[in-house]
Formats: sequence, structure tokens, C-alpha cells
Amino acid sequence: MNRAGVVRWPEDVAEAYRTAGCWLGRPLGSWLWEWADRWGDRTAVVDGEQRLNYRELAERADGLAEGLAGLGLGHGDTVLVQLPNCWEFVAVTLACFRLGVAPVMMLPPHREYELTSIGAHVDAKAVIVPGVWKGYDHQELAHRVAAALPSRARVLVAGGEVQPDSVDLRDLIKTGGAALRRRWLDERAPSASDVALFLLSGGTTGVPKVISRTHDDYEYNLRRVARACRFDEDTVYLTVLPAGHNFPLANPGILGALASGGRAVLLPSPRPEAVFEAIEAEGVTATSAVPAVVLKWMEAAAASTRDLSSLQYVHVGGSVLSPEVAARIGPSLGCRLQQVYGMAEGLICYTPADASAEISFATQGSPVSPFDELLVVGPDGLAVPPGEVGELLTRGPYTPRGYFGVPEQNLVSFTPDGWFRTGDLVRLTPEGHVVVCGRVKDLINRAGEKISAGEIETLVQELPQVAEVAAVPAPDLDVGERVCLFVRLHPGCHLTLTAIAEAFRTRGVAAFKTPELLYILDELPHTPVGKPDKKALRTLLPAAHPFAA
Ligand code: OOB
Repeated sequence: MNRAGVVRWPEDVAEAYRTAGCWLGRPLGSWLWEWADRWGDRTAVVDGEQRLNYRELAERADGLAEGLAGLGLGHGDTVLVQLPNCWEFVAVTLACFRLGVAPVMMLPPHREYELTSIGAHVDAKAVIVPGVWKGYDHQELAHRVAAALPSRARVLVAGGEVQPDSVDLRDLIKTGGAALRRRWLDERAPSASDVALFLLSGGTTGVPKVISRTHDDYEYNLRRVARACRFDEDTVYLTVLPAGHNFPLANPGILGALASGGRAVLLPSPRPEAVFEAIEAEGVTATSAVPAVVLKWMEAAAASTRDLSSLQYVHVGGSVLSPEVAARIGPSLGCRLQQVYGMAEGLICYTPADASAEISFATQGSPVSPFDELLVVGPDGLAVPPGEVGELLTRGPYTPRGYFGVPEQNLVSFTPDGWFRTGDLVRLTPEGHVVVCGRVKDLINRAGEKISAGEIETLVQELPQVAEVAAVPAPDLDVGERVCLFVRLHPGCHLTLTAIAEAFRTRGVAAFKTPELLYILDELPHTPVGKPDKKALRTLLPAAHPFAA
């Protein structure tokens, strides 16, 4: 693949990160056998009945890497990975790291619209999906996507009935001769400065932006976060959020657990009863969730008879958590809370594992690396006085200097000297902890899923009835925010939410983006430059916000 779209750190900065010991110069796949040699018989991954120890995991990942190579995939290629939380997800990810193939971490609810636009953007050579998942045929989806991609991508299927024109992922896993294969793959290892994987950003433009993460930067990221969360050989980490999201993948998540000699338990959904059962059965010590999910667990825990006593930490982040709810998490679930403020673009902040109530309930923590740089600026772009609210800008050893392949967008999202504009409004406490106070970026955060208002508006504008549209977040007790539309219609036209939902479905848009509230107005209020005035529109909505501080 053409990796020309990757924005690299300036060489002097990269050298400083190497000298400081942030970047170790080792590709992520090179750790696999080190883990296996050290913790071979210990359980690494649990997926229902399927349990893999470290040696088995390394053998499967290597076997799969050989199978992928047999399909012609290699250094610099990119594949779309849309798998639920299952052992194959872990094997595919590690196999890609071994081979130097970069997986793009799609989420299970993504559909044709997202897969096709991103697949084309990264020139994906394969689409890796489950068969039928939650009643939806991903194999069919993958074939439609593959047919639309310039490279005639292969379709690889994990589980279920595999069509003759798809490749059965499990058949690809070569067995026997592990030592030879290990050497063969070691000799072809990618460079540590190469792209290890692509993550998706919720983004604020039409199409979600894609973030390239190198082996060096991602390894450092997960090492620092695993340390902040005290992961070790006794860690049993439960994964309930979609594994391809940066939070459960490596913060510290699955990769953090594996790099620490712990165990990653994979659950396909965050349903409280299944979660409590898994905690009891596996002796789970840590898990992570967005506030909306934790609230459900808290409600259900009171009535549950499951033994949750093994649970030590729950990591909560992705959207705003109110201090009141934060204070109730520990007593409800019998564990400590660590708040996390993070982003696929890099920066991760965590409240310390042993933080006081004051810090762990009312702040979103401090950066996990001493090399993370934070700058809080006002609308004029200048630093605000200490303790005041402003937009957070950040740079650091695991915060790339640009999105992949969108130079014009990068001029907006990054400053000329490489600071990433997070779009989040924060203040810093005197001790350096971040408190998230709001945001300036135009998106809707629905239970941690980031939905670009601009993308929704573009889709709604395509409807013939629509003259003008604005998408804004509507506060909501269950999911934090829902997509709310304010629409002006052409004369004599009608529009309903059902019609919009149908149009989105037909267009192949992920269901979580479907607008849930609709206001039809004769006129939208406008700002002086003539754009819909979203501030004014938001005042038309009910004010109660469940998570707001
Ligand atoms: C995580 O990553 P993304 O890329 O899905 O979303 C990042 C955005 C942030 O810019 C911020 O707007 C919001 O999500 N956010 C929070 C938050 N944590 C993230 N807003 C308020 N309070 C928080 N604690 O969401 C993510 C990635 C890695 C670890 C954790 C979360």
C-alpha cells in the first residue's frame, strides 16, 4: 500500500523519543514469542469455551500470518477488520503485527457506507468479518464492500458458513513446524517505525478520519497505560466494549493484559448478567466501560447474586462521568474507579490507581507519559491562565502528527508545530489533572460512540425534502447524547424519523448514527456567517444531562 499518507514525527523529535527510551525499536509482533517463552502455559485469551494459553496464541497468530502471506498479503498492505470480541480478533491482530500488515479497526455496527469509504481511503486488500453476527450477514456485507474497492479485496470469514468465494479464516491457520515459521516471520519482521494499525476517529468531517499508529508508538502507549493501571501476571481483564476500539484494545485492555502476562477474557456484549457471570467465573480483576454501560451495571449489581469480589478496578471513560455517579461506582461494584480520558489520536490520561476520592471522582486523570505535552488555549489560540477552561492541544510520543492521507484536514486539526487540537474543553487542576468541561468539536457522543454532526448533515441533506439541516447532541439519561435533527423542509414536503432511518439503512450507514429526535422548523436560526446557529438550537432542547458535571 502507499504509505505516503502517513504523517511522521520530525526526525529530531523521533530521535529524542528513542533516546528517552519511549520507543524501543521493536515491532509489536516481536513480543509475541517473548510472552510465549515466558508465560507459555498460562491462559492468555478466554472466549467462551475457547481458552488459549500464550504458546497456543503465538502458534495460531504465526499460523495465521503464514496463511495471510499465502494470500499475497505482506508489508505495507492494509486489511479491514470487523470482528466481534472473539479469539480470532486477537489472532488476526497479532498475525498482522507479525507480518507488517496494518489492520484497520472497524466496529461491528459499521456497514457498507463506513467500510467502503474507509476501505477505499486505505486501499484495503482484504475484509475480515464474522459470518452472521447478531442476525446480520457480515459475509454478504464484506462481498459488497470488496466489490466496490479498487483492489478487489479478498473476503475472510471467521466462523459460520463460509461461501465458496470467501476464505475461511480458520483454514488459513497453518499448523506444525512452529519453530521454522517463527524464524521465517522473525526474518521478515516490519520496522518498528512502520504503521502497526489504523484506528478510526469519530471525527468532525464527512468521513471518519483514520489514524496510523506505529509499532513504536503503540507499544509505548500500552506499556505506559498498563503501568498506570498496575497490570501484572495476576490481571484478568474483561473486554466488553468492541475490541477494535482503542480503549479496550490497548488502554490497557487486551494488549495491556497480554504484555503483562495476564489474561484477556472476551465477552461479545456488556450485558450486566453476562458480565457478572464472567467476573465470577474467571475471577476478573479489571474491566473497562463507558459511563452509560457502568450505569447499567450499577443498577443490576444491587439485585445480582454473583460474586464480584475479584474485581479490583473498573476503568471508565469515553464520555462525561459526573462526580456523583463516579462516587457510587465503587460501593456498587465493590471495586476502585479509575477514570480515563483518551482518544484514538493518542493522548491517554488516567486517574492514579490509588488516587484520593477528590481526584478519582472529579477529574479525568493525568497523562500516562511524562513526555505528553498539554496546552490549554483560548479562542485566540493563546494559552489561558492556569486553571481556566480552554481547548486542549496535545503532542507526545504516541500522538501522531496528522491523520492518514488528508493533508487539508491536517491543517485544521493540527497546528504547524505539530499540536493536535483535541476539540475538547478542559481545565487543568494545580496538580496537573485534566477536568473535561465540554467540547468545541461538532460531534455527538452517544454512549462513547462518536458521531460526526457534519457526516449526519451531509446524509440528511441528500433527502429531496430537506432544504436545510443541523445535527446537534440531545442530552439523554441512558446514552448521554442522542442525534437530534433540526430541519427546514422544502415547501409542501413531509419528513419523519422513520423515513430518515429507512434512508440511512438503505445507504448502509451504521445504525448507531440514526437520528433519534427530529424538530421541523420554518426557519433555522443562523450565525452571522450564515451557518445554522447550533448554540441557539440547543437551547430548544430539554436541559437535563445525566452525566454532566
Ligand atoms: C476514547 O476515544 P475516542 O477516539 O473514541 O474519542 C475521544 C473523545 C475525546 O476527544 C473526548 O471528546 C471524549 O472522546 N472523551 C471523553 C472522555 N474520554 C474520552 N469525554 C469526557 N470524559 C472522558 N473521560 O473515547 C477513548 C480512547 C482511549 C481510552 C479511553 C477513551
